[in-house]
Amino acid sequence: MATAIKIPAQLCQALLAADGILVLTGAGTSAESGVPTFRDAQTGLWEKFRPEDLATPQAFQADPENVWAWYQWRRELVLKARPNAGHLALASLQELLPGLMIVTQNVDGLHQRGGARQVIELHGNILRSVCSVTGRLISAEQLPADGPQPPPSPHHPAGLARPDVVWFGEALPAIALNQAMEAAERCDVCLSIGTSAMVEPAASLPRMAHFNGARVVEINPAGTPLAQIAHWSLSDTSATVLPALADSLKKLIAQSG
Ligand code: BV8
Repeated sequence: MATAIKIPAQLCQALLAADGILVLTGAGTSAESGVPTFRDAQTGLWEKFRPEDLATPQAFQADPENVWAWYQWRRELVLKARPNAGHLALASLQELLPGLMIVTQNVDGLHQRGGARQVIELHGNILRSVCSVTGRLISAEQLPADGPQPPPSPHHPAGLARPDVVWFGEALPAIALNQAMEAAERCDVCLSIGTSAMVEPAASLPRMAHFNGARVVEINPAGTPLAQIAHWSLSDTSATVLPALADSLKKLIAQSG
């Protein structure tokens, strides 16, 4: 029987008193759904590649088939995956705490499938495809049945279908990034969950929150550079900590009547 994690009472009080709460999630929040984290060693076909080398416009330019096939493999994984207890608990936290905003680096859509209402996707979504020239969305109906080659784009004669994700060296969607930065500037508490806090500009959000006086909470079984600014570090998995946090808050709310 796993020992229940102890949630600091002061953390619950800080969350209940907060006007704004920024939650930044990374690949670790999907690990317990069976979706490999970004820096897990690649497996199978892809073990000789580093994600950072595949998730780039240069890689797609050089070998569109290989990059497209990698994303097709990941899409299959994501479609088979189910939201885990951490996703479900985060959705209930969003109900309990109206000022809570979920900003994710993940591209798997599992927060939304786990019931989260408004999710800001900083790095796009792997289940959508866009034209490699115009960036325009390509609907599923416009994509032929799965094949090894990236299908030609219906929006431009020289275009190919590519995943609607932000590759390294590409700008993040401006509206999403601005919303996330505004939340970082205004929040009273920032929870950084399941991220190695290495990829910019997302990794700067908890630091911006801290600079603006927010309390930073890190939920991660391993240490990250954010440990220096974290007011609380809960060293366990998101699927363990988030349900315990939701339960603690529900009990406190019930006691205060
Ligand atoms: C940009 C979509 C400019 C694609 C992704 C040097 C210094 C600083 C920055 C840079 C630099 N050199 C280059 C840069 C910029 C670069 C960058 O940050 N590089 C890094 C590698 C240093 N950033 C960019 O290129 C960004 N764009 O800067 O553009 C610009 C501006 C204007 C005009 C043009 C250009 C774009 C970054 C976005 C890249 N795309 N994903 C895809 O998915 O295929 S990033 C990718 O990494 C994923 O989105 C992932 O989410 C993200 C971050 O990784 P994590 O989520 O943290 O995952 P990771 O595996 O690292 O860690 C998992 C963590 O979970 C671990 O800590 C682990 O302990 C923990 N964990 C494990 N299990 C659990 C758990 N936690 C909880 N529970 C568990 N069960």
